[in-house]
Amino acid sequence: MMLQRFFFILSVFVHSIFVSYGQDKPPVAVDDTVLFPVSPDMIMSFKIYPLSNDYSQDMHPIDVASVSFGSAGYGGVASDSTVELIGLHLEENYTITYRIRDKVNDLLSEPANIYLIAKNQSFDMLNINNINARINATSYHFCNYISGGYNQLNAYYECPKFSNNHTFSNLKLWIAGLDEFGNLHLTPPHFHGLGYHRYRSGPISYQYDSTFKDTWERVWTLYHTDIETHKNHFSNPGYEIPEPLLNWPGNGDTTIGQAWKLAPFKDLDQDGLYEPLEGDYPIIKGDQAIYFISNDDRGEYAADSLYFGVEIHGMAYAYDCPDDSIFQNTMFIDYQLINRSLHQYYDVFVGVKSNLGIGSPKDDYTACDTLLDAFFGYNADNYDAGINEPGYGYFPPAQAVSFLNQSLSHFITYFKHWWSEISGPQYPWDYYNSLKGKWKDESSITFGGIGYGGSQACDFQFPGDPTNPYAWSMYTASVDPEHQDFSVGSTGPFVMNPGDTISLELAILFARDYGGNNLSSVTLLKDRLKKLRAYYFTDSIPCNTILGTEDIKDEIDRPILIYPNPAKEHLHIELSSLEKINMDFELISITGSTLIQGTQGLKRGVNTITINCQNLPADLYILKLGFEESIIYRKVIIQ
Ligand SMILES: [Ca+2]
Ligand SMILES: [Ca+2]
Ligand SMILES: [Ca+2]
Repeated sequence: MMLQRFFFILSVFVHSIFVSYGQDKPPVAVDDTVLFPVSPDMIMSFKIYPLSNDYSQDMHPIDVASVSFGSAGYGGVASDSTVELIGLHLEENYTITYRIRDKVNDLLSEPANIYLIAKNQSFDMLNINNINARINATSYHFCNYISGGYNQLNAYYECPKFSNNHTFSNLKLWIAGLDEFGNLHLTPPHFHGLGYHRYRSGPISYQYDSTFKDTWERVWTLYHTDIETHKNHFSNPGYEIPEPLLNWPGNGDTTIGQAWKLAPFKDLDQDGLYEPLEGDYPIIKGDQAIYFISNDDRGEYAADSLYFGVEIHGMAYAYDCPDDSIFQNTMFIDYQLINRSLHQYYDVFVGVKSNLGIGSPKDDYTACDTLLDAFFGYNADNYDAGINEPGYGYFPPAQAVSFLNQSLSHFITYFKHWWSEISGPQYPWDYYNSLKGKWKDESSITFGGIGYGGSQACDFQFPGDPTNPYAWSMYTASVDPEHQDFSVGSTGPFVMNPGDTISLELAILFARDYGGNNLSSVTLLKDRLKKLRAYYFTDSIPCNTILGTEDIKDEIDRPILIYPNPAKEHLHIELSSLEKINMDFELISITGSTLIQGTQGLKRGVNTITINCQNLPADLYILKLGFEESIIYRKVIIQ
């Protein structure tokens, strides 16, 4: 068999197109359309057979003569009847061009196209306001798949939109805890001989075959307007349901071990089944939302005892608020982390790991603010020189990640002093230590300097305001910005029984003071964050829509009596429940700190819960009551 390979094209075929051999006619190549699954995995081999609809006008045998892979990259070869893509990341639709040859008269066809159409959508851009952020189905965000996010070239958190400047090169979750026997479980990452544990898209299942990948290697993007239109018109003739709404993953396939309840939806007939044609609709937050599901069970290295067994249900969302510079420069991510393992975990910590990089990451500092439950990045000087992007130039911005519904318990930034105690984690316990504010040698962060080797242990590195020359910041530590690596802000400890959920909601906020400098951007950032958190805790935003959703409220419909209000020593919460469920309660200060929290099992009928507030200073507080799928906020005054 003659197997001829063509690496690349363009050079070979031009010479013979118009050569004629008497009565001979050139063969005819006809366009093809091929569906391919989009995946973060490199495609090792994807074969296309374009000849089935092609022909020789002289009834001779034909073969593939040349192929131009164009933007699909260089990883392609062609043989007799096959076009093969090798070692590629395909993320979007692509077009390949090819020619065929009549094997007898040796004439070439005109070029024809092979349209590679993405079968699924494994990422999308959250871009309704001033931010353009890439949300990936795997839950590794703000980067493309090609680099895994370690390269600033592939950063994808563009703000302002269309500026080609970015403030993150990735953001991901780390989760770790101890099981009944004290064994550490964590994901991701830890090195596993062959590779790293990682999250893959989809819910935890018994099988992860190609059907699974076609179904789950995707995100679902919906707009508030889609939901409103659907609510009002689902039964109208001519109404076309948006695809993500039709295929919203409200229910899992229990026959292959998936959980029945997945993405949240309004269940009109309350039968538990998501039926968009009957008027059921997704419950989303914000004006635009991108929903994703991922887990750490699907990965090829998950089969050891150390992985966690977590399923992540996530919703990235944003508001279109052109008149409000706070909301217009903020996006949110709501994570529900579900323990699908059979383990009872304790001392569980959840961390947000991110490489903040204000334009160029080589001149940046990081810090945290414990009152705002936030960590942030800012430019160390007043000029951001771009490296792989234009750079922000003068007046560089600051970028924050704030934990809205959990307290920031630890914050650490690593340094690029490879293999030293202050560089990033390598082994499983290093990662766990990082979530507990410890270095690789298990020593705690210490107050002052770079936070290592001192005498006074603490939980937060660089908590001081950078504008204050007497507070502990990277300034006062004289950190070389080029040595600053990545940051982990964490929350915990939690206990997680099988089936338990940890809810974590992040606000990701950008601020740039065009009238000031790098540090006044930090001041502006904090000021905006304070206001944003106040809006969040009072369930309001200055735009048309409300923070959270009305649907979540009306779904609960629990009459709640809180008395006395104002309260002095005790606060009573009286509510009736239709079923036996757990209710989490928290009393939150107006600055966002949780002062009292607990969980109360509710019985059917009327329940009264009493909170002792004797030791709390007189002030306005937010009482937060969390039920399985909903949260209620009430203002409470303590005198
Ligand atoms: Ca063809
Ligand atoms: Ca239903
Ligand atoms: Ca910078």
